[in-house]
Amino acid sequence: MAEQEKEAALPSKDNFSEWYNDLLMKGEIMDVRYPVKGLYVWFPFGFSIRRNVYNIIRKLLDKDHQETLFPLLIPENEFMKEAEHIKGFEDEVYWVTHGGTTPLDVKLALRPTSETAIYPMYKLWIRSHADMPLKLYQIVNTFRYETKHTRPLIRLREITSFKEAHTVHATWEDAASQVDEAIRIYTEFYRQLAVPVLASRRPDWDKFPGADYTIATDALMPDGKTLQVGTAHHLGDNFAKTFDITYENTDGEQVYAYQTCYGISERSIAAMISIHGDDKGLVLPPAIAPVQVVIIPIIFKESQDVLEACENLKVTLEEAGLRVKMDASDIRPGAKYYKWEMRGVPVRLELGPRDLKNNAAMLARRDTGEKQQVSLDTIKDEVLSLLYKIHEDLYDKAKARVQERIFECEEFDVMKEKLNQGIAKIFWCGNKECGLKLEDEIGAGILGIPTDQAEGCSGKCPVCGLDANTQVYVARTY
Ligand code: P5A
Ligand code: ZN
Repeated sequence: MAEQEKEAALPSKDNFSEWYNDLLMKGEIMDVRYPVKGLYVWFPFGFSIRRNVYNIIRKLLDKDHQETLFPLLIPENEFMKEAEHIKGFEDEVYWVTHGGTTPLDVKLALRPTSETAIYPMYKLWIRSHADMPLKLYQIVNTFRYETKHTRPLIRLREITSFKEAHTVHATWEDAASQVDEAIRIYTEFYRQLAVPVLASRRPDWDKFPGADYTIATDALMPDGKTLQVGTAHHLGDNFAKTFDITYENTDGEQVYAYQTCYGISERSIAAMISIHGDDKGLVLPPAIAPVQVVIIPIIFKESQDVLEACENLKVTLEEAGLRVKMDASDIRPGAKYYKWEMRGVPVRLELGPRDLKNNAAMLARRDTGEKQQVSLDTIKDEVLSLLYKIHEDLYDKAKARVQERIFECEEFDVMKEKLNQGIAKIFWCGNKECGLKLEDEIGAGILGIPTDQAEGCSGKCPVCGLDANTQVYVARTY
């Protein structure tokens, strides 16, 4: 490796934290040097990854949701209406207290999430049965004065890419089905990022402030910790009562509506790049990659033929709908490989005079490093089917890794040891004390009850030894 490249190389992914921070800069995702703690800047390359990711969630939601946009500022009196919600967020809210030098009559909260911005309007919009179900979403920035360790894309004080959906239904059961539907949408969204997620029902002490219950999706990060990458909350009629969201039922009575909300953030991107990336940099699923194919002409002297063939190849692939880059810049091929590997380009094509004579190009896969010769006659179809295969392989590999690292445990000490590698699946007696003891003694928490839990199984809670018939995931979390 040339000196210059060595200097620029990433630390090994085994040192996950350092690797991650370095990757954000060298992979041109985020600049972490912005002078406010917990706030970061999207590089244009990272922003185009973000665009591709958020187009996927938009497409999934647009089938039966509508996109909207509410104000960032929430008046204190609205924010302070729902008691549980206030308790959950009061330590995290940024307040706007002045307009210029004049103190405001009513303080304004920067939304930490938008329930209290949206629901006063829902009161005005919901009149009858016919107005439901109402399913809106917005993609906005939200602000949370996080006191835990902040990390780019993972724990932000300005969440730049908060996708929040808010739905209203006539019955509790309809709202419950919507929560399940939200989890199906998120699971499919993550499938399209080649990220396997585990869905589980959070224990009561960990549910969203103001909710009846919360179902969350978690991703397993390379260091064995889990990252909560999406949540769906059944709000019951708790907010409807607070914000007076009612409709006239068939008997002509005014009754409260039932609500749900569900959200994801740029944590989705954190999980995706962390799970697939390697020591050479980003490994992006083809659907996400801003550049899907890079073409590198191998030129020795003046070789107009090679350049022309590369141009033609680029056009052919672009006509097939692919995002293609030709790198004919002045730097050495090795340095170009390094550069595009760092940026996660799924397929690299090299074409030199000898390849051209054979009517072929050399193809290299970013995810496996495998190389093969492909004929220029069939290259379009080969690249298209390979991109599809790369996606499936990334998902299968990640899925296998998660399955390998879920450990069914009965003994406390075994569980403790396994939590260094991944997720423990244990029987839980249902007592909060046992859940909290896990946090105190081993810094791990109950994620929740898997949504695909089989009925009728039983075992012993490793914390207290009592009989239990509920299994839960336990993990160290971000
Ligand atoms: C659901 C949408 C809510 O706020 N209100 C509207 C509900 N839920 S939540 O669980 O609090 O947040 C939803 C998801 O956002 C991510 N998230 C964060 N991402 C980055 N930085 C943060 N500080 C942060 N806080 C929450 C999580 O993935 C969470 O599941
Ligand atoms: Zn117990």
